[in-house]
Amino acid sequence: MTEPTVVVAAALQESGRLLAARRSAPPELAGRWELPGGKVEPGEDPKRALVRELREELGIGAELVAPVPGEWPLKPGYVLRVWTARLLSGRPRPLEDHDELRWLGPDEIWSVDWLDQDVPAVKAVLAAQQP
Ligand code: 523
Repeated sequence: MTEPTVVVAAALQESGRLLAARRSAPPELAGRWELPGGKVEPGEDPKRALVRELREELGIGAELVAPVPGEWPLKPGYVLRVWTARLLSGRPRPLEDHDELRWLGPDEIWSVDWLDQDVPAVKAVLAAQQP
């Protein structure tokens, strides 16, 4: 068995709000919302990969804060891992793969149509923040 490809994603938070990104591709995922991120390249450190993806896709510098406990299956051969993160520089813009970004307040988290596979990850992000 080969190891699954790890897809890394960020729960980017600012002033109590969470950043959600609407995918523009591929067609079967377009219009659905996700925690932004992407695939770890072979031999790449997952945390470095996530910082790289956030720079490429959103044009921001970000710092990862903590891993969110858990790992979620995506399509066969892929798993999703998530870190909380904060902005270091820039303002997120949908440069690649997304056509809209939204900062969601605590009452708005479920107002967007998250990808099915992101729903348990978002729940884990919220659970990790309970006092
Ligand atoms: N997901 C997913 N949720 C989520 C992300 C970041 C990715 O379900 N929060 C899925 C979508 C794709 C696969 O993981 O099936 C790879 O994500 P993608 O396309 O964002 O990865 P990239 O940007 O590394 O892909 P390339 O454009 O192919 O380089």
